[in-house]
Amino acid sequence: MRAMKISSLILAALFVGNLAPAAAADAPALYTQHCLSCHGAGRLGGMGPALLPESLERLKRKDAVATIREGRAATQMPPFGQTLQPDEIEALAGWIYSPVSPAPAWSEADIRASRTEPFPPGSLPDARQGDVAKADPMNLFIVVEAGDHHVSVLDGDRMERIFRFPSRYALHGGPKFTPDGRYVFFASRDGWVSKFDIWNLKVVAEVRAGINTRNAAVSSDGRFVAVANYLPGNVVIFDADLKLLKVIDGANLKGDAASRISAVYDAAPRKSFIIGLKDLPEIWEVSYDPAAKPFFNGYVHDYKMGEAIATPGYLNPRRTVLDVPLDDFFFTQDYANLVGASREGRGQVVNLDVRRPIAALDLPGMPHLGSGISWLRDGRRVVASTNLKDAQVSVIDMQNWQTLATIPTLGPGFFLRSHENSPYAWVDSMMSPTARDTLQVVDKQQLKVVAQIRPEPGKTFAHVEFDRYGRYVIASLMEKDGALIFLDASTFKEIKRLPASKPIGKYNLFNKIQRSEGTSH
Ligand code: DHE
Repeated sequence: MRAMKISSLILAALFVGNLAPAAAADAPALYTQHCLSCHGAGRLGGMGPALLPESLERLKRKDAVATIREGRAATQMPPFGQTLQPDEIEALAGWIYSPVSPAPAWSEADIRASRTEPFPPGSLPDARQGDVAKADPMNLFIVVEAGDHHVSVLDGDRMERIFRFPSRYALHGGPKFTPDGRYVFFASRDGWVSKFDIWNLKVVAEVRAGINTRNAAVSSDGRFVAVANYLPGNVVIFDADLKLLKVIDGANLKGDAASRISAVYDAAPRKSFIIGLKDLPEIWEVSYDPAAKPFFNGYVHDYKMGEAIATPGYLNPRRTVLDVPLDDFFFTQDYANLVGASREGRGQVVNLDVRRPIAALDLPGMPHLGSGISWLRDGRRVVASTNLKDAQVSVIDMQNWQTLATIPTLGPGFFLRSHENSPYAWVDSMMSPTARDTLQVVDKQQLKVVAQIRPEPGKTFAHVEFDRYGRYVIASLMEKDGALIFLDASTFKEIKRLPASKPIGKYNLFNKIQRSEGTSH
């Protein structure tokens, strides 16, 4: 009897369900109604970030659902938990992770139309103003705070914050400075490039270079800005006022295979940008020297077919063709050699003059050569790299490219830092769930860990930058209510703290502009 009752109830429910099926939430319509005004047509972003699978790669879907439901504190993102049903929120979350078809485009016209210039050249004083005038301009630090998307400017002598301003959403890669230290350029993952006047503490120009961007580089003469994009896969070159000069599509010479662009770097001694491709086994070198000689692009079969055509050297990619894509680089100080690893972790040294690999590296796991640093040990130059998979730092002799030492660490790490005036290198273990709260200090001659610093157990502690003299370091307590922790570079004792919202990278003007061997460039 009881069994019959239940099954008839189920049947009744099914019957009712058949009569009136719950309307499936219409995600595109919900987007238009609730999201479009901030996140833009085609989900390309507006006041809010782009909502495309490429842009959301680093956000777990459950966190996207929570953000739609609860909003984001200290931003314009409101909570929709009261307005939308749970199934509508789920549908919206599912939709923003699905590809836009056809793939969104970002044309030269779009780039030009996006450019704004709140302060045209000549409209601001050519002298340092306010607190910047009182500080050593070369001991300033720029700090990227990812928690609430802000940038801080620190006076490195007084160890004080002198300015803080809102940045574009999700800056990534190191900010890049002009050689006089007046301007710094930031790239956001959503493609925005911002030019900031440090002397006047103003954003003076902005442009959207792409839809999903990796990083930007500034030429050593301060005249060009190059941007690496995943979406669309291209390199975009601007003048120093962010006026578009050229777009170079990520494609092979024949034009029958495309690639995303992994990153672009300035190679000052060569007056060129070096460019990594994600999906094609090529390295590009784009000269910004108007006197650069024409060159042949070096596809052997093209020569055979008599198709080799000299390309103008200026602002055109000169290709080094490899057998695997390399997209995480370290450069020798003269930029003649690039030390890179493939996605599988295979390490190679590529000479940019002969345009071919000249050595293989014996590196286990997933070396992160992009954060490599170098120093002299017993008169020989070495390069050291963290490892994103294995708990170790590899040290390589740059004369014969042999692995000299493998230094065990607490966990896989991301960033490595030192300074010409310091006998120590600092490494994090931020890829480790258990040791991400600890920085380790390595003696650069003995090649062993000599100290461990763990100021806040359980909280991510990573990314170090020295002041211009190598006297102290600033390390990031990478939490929403985080801090910049100043530590004595010799005793490793804490000197002071400044509160910061998930501080990520810190960049000292002197170390960057002088291309210190202990930091990234
Ligand atoms: Fe980065 C630099 C690639 C994830 C923070 N990162 C770089 C550079 C590259 C790169 C190629 C060098 C460009 C430059 O400085 O101009 N990063 C990658 C990845 O491929 C990876 C693993 C995955 C991704 O989603 O892109 C990745 N990076 C991260 C993070 O998760 C970090 C920790 C937090 C964040 O902000 O995204 C992060 N990357 C950084 C920082 C730099 C950087 C702070 C600049 C380091 C420096 O000190 O110069």
